[in-house]
Amino acid sequence: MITIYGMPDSGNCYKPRLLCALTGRQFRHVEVSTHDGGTKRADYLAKNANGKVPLLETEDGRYLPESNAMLWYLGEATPFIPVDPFERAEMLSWMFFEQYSHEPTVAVRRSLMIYPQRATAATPERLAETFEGGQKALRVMEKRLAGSHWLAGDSASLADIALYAYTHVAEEGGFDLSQFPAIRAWLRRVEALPGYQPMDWLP
Ligand SMILES: N[C@@H](CCC(=O)N[C@@H](CS)C(=O)NCC(=O)O)C(=O)O
Repeated sequence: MITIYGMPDSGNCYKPRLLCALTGRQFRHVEVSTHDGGTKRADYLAKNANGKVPLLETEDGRYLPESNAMLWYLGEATPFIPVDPFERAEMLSWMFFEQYSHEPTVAVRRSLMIYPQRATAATPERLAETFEGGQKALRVMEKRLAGSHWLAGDSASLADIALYAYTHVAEEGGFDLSQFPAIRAWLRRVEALPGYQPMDWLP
């Protein structure tokens, strides 16, 4: 059985757990948290030199960091990777967007607002900068979802899982999702997928 190292309140860690739930794949959860220094301990750094969660360990003992790479690995031969080459590339385009434009703004602003240990980093400038970037990322998603049920192709893909993770908790970062009706309808569609589990779910 594969192992996923991570913590329940991280959207990045939620992504592979959610895909496992949606595809019925069994996994073992091992709690490693940034809050107690777990990601910086020597035994964990030996597994992931980058000192971040999530991390996947395969049945044969290989380690795979980066949540979206984990989605790609776990999504192999499932309906969450489109067959059509353009739709597959479009899915990847949204996953790169998630890492470069969405996570560094929407997720970072949430972490600045909810974690007491990040309070000193939550300067007015940083909050303003992440708000502006997050609003822009949400507008980009809203535009796509106003005309399509899903981010790539015509069914749920890895892109929807990657972007659901932090979008559904964007209000914890001070973003008002009532401004984004197409995103809100899409969140409900993801939540209606068979096997869906919420972010705090662990096996
Ligand atoms: N690009 C990485 C980001 C992972 C990441 O930033 N994880 C955070 C928790 S959400 C972390 O481990 N932070 C600890 C640190 O940066 O020291 C991914 O998608 O997996």
